[in-house]
Amino acid sequence: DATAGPAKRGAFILFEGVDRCGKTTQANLLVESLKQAGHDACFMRFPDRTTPIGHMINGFLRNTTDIDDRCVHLLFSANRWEAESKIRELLKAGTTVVCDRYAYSGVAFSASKPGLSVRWCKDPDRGLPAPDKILFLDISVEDAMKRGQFGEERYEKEEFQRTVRATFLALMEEDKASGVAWQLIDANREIGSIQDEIQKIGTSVVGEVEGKEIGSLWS
Ligand code: DGP
Ligand code: NA
Ligand code: NA
Repeated sequence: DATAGPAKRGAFILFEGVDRCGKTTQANLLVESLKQAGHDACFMRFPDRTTPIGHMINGFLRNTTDIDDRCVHLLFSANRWEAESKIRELLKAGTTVVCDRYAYSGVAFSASKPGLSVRWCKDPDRGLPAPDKILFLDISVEDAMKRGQFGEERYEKEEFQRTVRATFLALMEEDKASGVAWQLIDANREIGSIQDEIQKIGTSVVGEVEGKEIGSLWS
């Protein structure tokens, strides 16, 4: 009714991990289960390959174009900034945003390249909406490689993915002190049992954001 207080905001939930960890499947399943429970929820992914910047990133990932590593890092970041106001508007309007990759992938993938530091990689994403929860779907690279299509895109190489996983784990460790809400999920299990675990976490996060401000990276 018109006299009710401000609408409850949505939660910002990220899925991160190495390639083929099952993020996309699980993110979509979480959106469906939240909707079934009566919550407003939507799926988002980065890179968003549908925008002009996304087209450039897609060409790079598919190896049809070469782009300098620092330049492409800034394109990935710009591709997130393109969606910044939309994410904040959705959250404020009460929609939970479930996002397949975000700035943590940005740092984990780019800082895994020689010469690019974590600090340099973090800077362009500073100020983006901060997540309420980061679900890190952890799987060994060996097990991820057993899944379909591994090896089609630029970063899908065994040695690089091992470095990416180590960088993710280091970021998670580094964030422990500051209370950033990482949750490590064992992703080498049946889809259904992973889904059950994530559904419980997602539901509780949605219930916990009431009255909590939308934060900004990296704090
Ligand atoms: P997909 O999530 O399947 O659309 O694959 C996107 C690929 O791009 C995947 O290998 C991870 C990588 N990636 C995602 N975000 C970034 C980023 O911000 N920077 C870099 N360097 N790579 C990224
Ligand atoms: Na991929
Ligand atoms: Na590096």
